[in-house]
Amino acid sequence: MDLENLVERLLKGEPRALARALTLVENRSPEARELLSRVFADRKDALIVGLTGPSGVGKSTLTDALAKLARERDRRVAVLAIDPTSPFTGGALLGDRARMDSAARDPDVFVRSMATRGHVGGLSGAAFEALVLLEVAGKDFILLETVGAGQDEVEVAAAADVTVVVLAPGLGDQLQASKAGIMEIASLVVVNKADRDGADVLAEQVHAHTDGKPVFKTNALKGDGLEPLFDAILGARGERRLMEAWLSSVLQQIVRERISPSAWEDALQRLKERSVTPYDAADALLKELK
Ligand SMILES: Nc1nc2c(ncn2[C@@H]2O[C@H](COP(=O)(O)OP(=O)(O)OP(=O)(O)O)[C@@H](O)[C@H]2O)c(=O)[nH]1
Ligand SMILES: [Mg+2]
Repeated sequence: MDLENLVERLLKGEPRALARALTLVENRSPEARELLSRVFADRKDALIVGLTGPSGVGKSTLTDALAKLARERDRRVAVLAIDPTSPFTGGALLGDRARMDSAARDPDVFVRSMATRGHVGGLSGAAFEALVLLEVAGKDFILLETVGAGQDEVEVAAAADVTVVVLAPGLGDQLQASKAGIMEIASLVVVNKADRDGADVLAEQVHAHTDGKPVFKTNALKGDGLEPLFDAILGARGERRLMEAWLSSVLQQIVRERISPSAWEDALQRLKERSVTPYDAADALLKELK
């Protein structure tokens, strides 16, 4: 598929062209940059809904249920899962098929998992590019699932228009979640698995610890509590932060790429010897670039 053809079909929203474009981005292919500059202006802002939280709280189940609701309301829906531990069933990926079943089987919901861990500066960059390509293909409601584990993942979630932090009772890592700074990025909080003991207590704790952020209780498996959550998501749209996050990520990546490995090693060595501070080392590295 040549670039011209890809651009044309992507703008028409063809799923195969979109899949191909996302693969270019995922592989950090040089063609991805050319493609982006060709289509960057040809799109409308979608509503990007980030869902993040500890592993196993029910993010994929909730995402699936929200995708279904959004379809019922005539939205053009895409689901993007970044470095999922339990992948969606959209492509040739393994995983619990039951979980994403309804959305994955609906031909009008585009579902994609992206594994980008291990790429230097790649995780956030690839995710931001993928979001924009989904918009180019005409998607207007994008659900973005990330596990709220590392700094990169938190940054990706924070770049969404609405950030939903998902928790569930009975999982030991709630405290860890708040430590990792994911509570701060929440536009609203979901206590999922509301059918389980401890959901009410957890919801109260979250309410108290987040200065009264909106908390919604859901049972994503049964679909309980989803309508109020969906409406709150539509109402919570804040200022768009995607471009700012993306620009920072690109800048960081470009600067890192332009610094030679030997200059980098030198700087690290001098830091270890305590002969410079990180400020001095960074100044020296930047001067080398001019
Ligand atoms: N009882 C109950 N179980 C649920 C609910 N929502 C999800 N589950 C179950 O919880 C398990 C984990 O759900 P997932 O949707 O894969 O959770 P996740 O947060 O996406 O997990 P990772 O992607 O691995 O971080 C599955 O077995 C679901 O069926 C719920 O509301 N109540
Ligand atoms: Mg998941």
